[in-house]
Amino acid sequence: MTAMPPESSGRRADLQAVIFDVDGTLADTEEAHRQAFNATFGEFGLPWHWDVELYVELLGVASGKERLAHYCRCVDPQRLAQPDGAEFIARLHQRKTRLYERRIETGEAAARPGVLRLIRELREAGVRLAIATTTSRANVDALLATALADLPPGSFEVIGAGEQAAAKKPAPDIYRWVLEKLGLPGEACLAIEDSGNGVRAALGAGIPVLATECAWTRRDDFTGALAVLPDLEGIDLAGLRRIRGA
Ligand code: XBP
Ligand code: MG
Repeated sequence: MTAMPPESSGRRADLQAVIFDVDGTLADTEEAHRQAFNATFGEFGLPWHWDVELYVELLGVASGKERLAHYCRCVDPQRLAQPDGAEFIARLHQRKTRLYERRIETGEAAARPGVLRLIRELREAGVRLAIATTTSRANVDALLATALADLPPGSFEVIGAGEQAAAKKPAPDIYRWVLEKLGLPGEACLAIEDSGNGVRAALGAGIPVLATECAWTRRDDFTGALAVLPDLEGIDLAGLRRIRGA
């Protein structure tokens, strides 16, 4: 049972929308991502392997494509400096995304504790729902069709994925894009995130944020989050309002 988080001190505008991050928040997906990256390295004949410890470190670079470029810059800067360096990274990431989708389609990732129940309650209460993620739209769709398939179609009114914002978390761009599509100010919303990058991205867009840490991001800096919870188990709309101050 999740320990009840602190009450917020100040009053806020009424909660009109909850904006969910995807990887690590809606579902436990990073092991599937890590396996897809490693399978891609094998297919391309690269002597690269991201073990768990290295992947935790590399997750500090949001977006898989930028993560690949960062790693290549560290271990094989000559390869990245070649004229086709960017195209090489894009090909790696494109293949990785396909391998990741296949893993998700086999049901490899599950919704995180409490997520499906909370989303149903928010929908029934008329709270609008959106997604703001760094990952590719194809990956979001694969999750919606599997780990989140119990949710009614169209549960998320706005889906902001990696294609919608060039600057990735911790930049606030994807959250600003989602707010614009919702037609809401940040203070009328609540973001739910699992990483320090995500918390900073939401705060940068003026959105109060609740952190639900996961195994991959437990060591992140969640400064500025209203609360840091192990997960959403036991958290209902009243609990979100208590945390947020309305
Ligand atoms: C988490 C990420 C993503 C995934 C890999 O996204 O940082 O980059 O690790 O997915 P979120 P891609 O904002 O949902 O937590 O390879 O598609 O980027
Ligand atoms: Mg995340």
